[in-house]
Amino acid sequence: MITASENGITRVFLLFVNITWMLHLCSSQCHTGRKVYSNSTFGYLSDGNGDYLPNQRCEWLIESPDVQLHPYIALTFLSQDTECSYDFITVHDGNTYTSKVIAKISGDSTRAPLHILHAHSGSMLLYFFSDSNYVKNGFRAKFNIYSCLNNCSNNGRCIHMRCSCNSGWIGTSCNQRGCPNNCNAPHGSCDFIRSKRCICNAGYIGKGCNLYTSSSSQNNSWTAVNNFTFFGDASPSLSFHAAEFVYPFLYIFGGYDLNAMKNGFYRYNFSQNYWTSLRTNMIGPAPRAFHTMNYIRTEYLDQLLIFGGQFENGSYSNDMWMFNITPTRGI
Ligand SMILES: [Ca+2]
Repeated sequence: MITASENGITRVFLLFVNITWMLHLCSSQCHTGRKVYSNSTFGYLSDGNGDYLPNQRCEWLIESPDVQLHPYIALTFLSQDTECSYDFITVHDGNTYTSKVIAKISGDSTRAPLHILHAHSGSMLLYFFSDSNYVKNGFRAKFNIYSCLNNCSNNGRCIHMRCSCNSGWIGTSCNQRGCPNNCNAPHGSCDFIRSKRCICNAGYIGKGCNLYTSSSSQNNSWTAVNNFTFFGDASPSLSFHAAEFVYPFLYIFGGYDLNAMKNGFYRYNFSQNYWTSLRTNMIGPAPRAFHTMNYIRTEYLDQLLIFGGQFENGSYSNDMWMFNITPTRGI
């Protein structure tokens, strides 16, 4: 015969069993060890059905069956939902943790666009990490392996592993419209021969010369100036860099790209719609992030002034550098 106290213990035990059973019914373990995809030029991968479990450490390695012929891997996320800032998918261009990190993804794809990521090395490694609590649905992605970057985005032909873009398309993978909306003529005109981009007339800027430099008609609204892209015809993806606008250029220096501090120096031409890397043969500032950059204009000179920041080894800088941009005035 069961006593009242024994009955109470039995109820508690049954409740515990039910919660455990429900957790397993709704959650899945992605797998143990590394899952390797090396026999096919396309496939699907995911963390499993339903919500993932806490404390997961899972790896997927995608390898080209023929790296000489098909070195480019495109990974397209079909869905993505992880606990923001706590559960991550890290993607490397290569087959080890020391390979270049091309993305560290966390959060809900309904709040940010889904990603297409590209590896150039013939291998791509994904690592999924979940912490000890709060699980979500995880991710689903497909991969394709090509001879040319993203198969020229289906907007060009792949010739000797390089894209030859169809008319109207530009970029390393032909992923960008060269002259969108015919440069909103008469705001600008398309340079069909040379750059294949819009050359904007005075008073207009932007990829399709769709932005006004003086009108107030675009007050209180956001406008995408250039494509959001991870490669080709774009500045590298950076954070903690410094930027300064000196018409018609946006200058960017340094920053962090998930792998290292950088000392790249770039500018975007708002009138002619392209990025340029400003390489110099002279000694310049060491790679850094969290620095400042200011535009200094004197009677005869236009200068950019870079100060401080944090170096790769964690130490802080107190050096100051000046870059003369006077020759570019009015170009
Ligand atoms: Ca979590």
